[in-house]
Amino acid sequence: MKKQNENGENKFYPAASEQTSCTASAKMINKAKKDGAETAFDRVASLKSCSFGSGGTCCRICSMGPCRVTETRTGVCGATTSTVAARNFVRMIAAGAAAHSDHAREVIFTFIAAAKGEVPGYEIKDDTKLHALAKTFDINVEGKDKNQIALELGERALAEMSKQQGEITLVKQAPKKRQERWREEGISPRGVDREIVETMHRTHMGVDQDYKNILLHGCRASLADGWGGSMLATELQDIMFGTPIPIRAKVNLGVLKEDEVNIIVHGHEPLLSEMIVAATRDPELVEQAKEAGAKGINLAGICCTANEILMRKGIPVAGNFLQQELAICTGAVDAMVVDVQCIMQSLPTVAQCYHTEIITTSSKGKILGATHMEFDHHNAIETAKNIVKRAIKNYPKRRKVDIPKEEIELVAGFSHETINYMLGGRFRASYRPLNDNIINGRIKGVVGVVGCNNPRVKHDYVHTTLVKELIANNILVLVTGCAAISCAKEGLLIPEAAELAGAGLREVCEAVGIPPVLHCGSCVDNSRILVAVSEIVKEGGLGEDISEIPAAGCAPEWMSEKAVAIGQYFVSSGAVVGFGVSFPTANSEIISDYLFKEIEETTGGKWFYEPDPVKMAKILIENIDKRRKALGIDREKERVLYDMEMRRELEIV
Ligand code: NFS
Repeated sequence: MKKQNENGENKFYPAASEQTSCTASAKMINKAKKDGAETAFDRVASLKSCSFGSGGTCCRICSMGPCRVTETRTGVCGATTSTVAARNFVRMIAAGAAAHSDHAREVIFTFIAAAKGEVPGYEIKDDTKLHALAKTFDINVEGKDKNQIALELGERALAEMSKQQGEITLVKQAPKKRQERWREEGISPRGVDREIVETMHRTHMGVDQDYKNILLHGCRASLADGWGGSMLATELQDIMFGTPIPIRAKVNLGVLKEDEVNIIVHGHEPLLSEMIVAATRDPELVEQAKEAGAKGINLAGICCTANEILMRKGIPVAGNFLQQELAICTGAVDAMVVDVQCIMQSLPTVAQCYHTEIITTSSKGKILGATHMEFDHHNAIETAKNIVKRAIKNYPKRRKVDIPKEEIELVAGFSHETINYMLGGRFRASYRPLNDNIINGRIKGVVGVVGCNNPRVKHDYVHTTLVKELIANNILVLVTGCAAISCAKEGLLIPEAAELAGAGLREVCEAVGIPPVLHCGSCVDNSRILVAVSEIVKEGGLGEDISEIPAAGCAPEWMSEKAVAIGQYFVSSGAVVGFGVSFPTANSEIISDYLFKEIEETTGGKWFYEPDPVKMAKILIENIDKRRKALGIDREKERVLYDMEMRRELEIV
């Protein structure tokens, strides 16, 4: 497509259908062009990425540079490519871990205030999980009511964040052998705050200049995120808002309604969005919406906020990361409410072409051109109601409305507890049936497909092509984040998708009634996958450590620093992890070699890079096959036709 830029020059943009495999998105990319709104899909076509930056060898940590280092040219201080690439890599881990842990901190503050009864609207909901976590923290619960236990737990959680010495409590959730390995290697994590500060110190000019030492600390910092910050966020959110159970909902831009006030919540923390859910159901506000000429109030989510309120409330998902601007381009979004992370600065500019009001709510995340309505957990309901009122007021101002019809069903809500229950059955919740089916080969292994979208690759296409390939090869897939939304839009999150699975996986899915791709939540909820793989180990029969079980992970459309932190905590926990798009240390052969091979000796896990989804699936499967072989479960089982008796047995084994 040809388009003139502001200087009157002709520019060539790829066709929308080449930039995304999502037809609703393609329609909106074209509508945006017609309406004069510029989106990431336009910008990416005109911005060439810098190879020094993308490959990790641009050093700009002091003012002698920036230095673009190569194998034959060090930085002014003498820093080599391996030092620079290692430093940049662990700084990405630190930034990602900081985002997750700051999310956790907000949750903990609210959790403590809820336990004290200081924050109307928030309460301690999941008693079972509260007691389970209190036990992990060795909290004496005798004679205490739930709020007293929660208060103690909240204060302990807060102390965990900045634990200066020793290791964090939640590492106890990992298999014994794994914990020992971390201790032997000196990477068992202290509090995430300390690990992040130390990362920044070590990577300051002239401190840690031994790449292995730098990367080893990267492992430790990432573990403080996965088993600390992220895990605390997930666990406490579950206790406050309820542990997810399977729930049906709808996804894609078609969930927006022509005749209702549409509010989109976008970002990450469920603290405000949970309150907005309540406000949109307030009869008084619904009445106000009707007075404004709408039939009601429709709430939908984007990115991980979407995943949070989808998992617990079944709120529809409008789209993933690359659909945030496109949702506005429907002309039907009356307010987009954002908090932190993955929010494009372009939103207010795109909104100028329509009537949408962009509302920022976090003191940490303001955007010029947006309305700021600061959210504080003490006045959460009030703020939520005021936001809804603004959206209602905006409704009559709509123009250029065209909502794509695409929407499709999905099933979400696969917390670790749900997987346990679904596969184990009502009376004997356990991972036994899953382990047995992995051992007998019906399920070859488990792969976590997680992470973002990135306009440098075809939107959604990489995720869905990869996942289809995996399930066809009898791999049970666990998804989170924007990857989960891609799969949902492709119809892979409904039980009927079992038709696309290999014969063994299909049998299991049909017997138990689950989709072959299980939605485990937001990116912070990748900690659920850590718990799930640990439970597989503890159940027995598949080795003694995460590095032995037939499981792997990947982020084929990654873009954020959080994805690097997540990838590294999986590698540090013993998983093989693949990245698509580009690899952040690509310019240093030494570092890439270390991360792709040698690190395995330390953590039992390793990285790989493969942008092609089919080839990526092949590598993941090869690694799983290798582990099956090491476990002695690689022999092909003879295929038999199942009669009813055998099916029943499959359900209750
Ligand atoms: Ni994860 Fe969620 Fe999406 Fe990527 Fe951003 S929303 S935290 S970082 S883009 S998956």
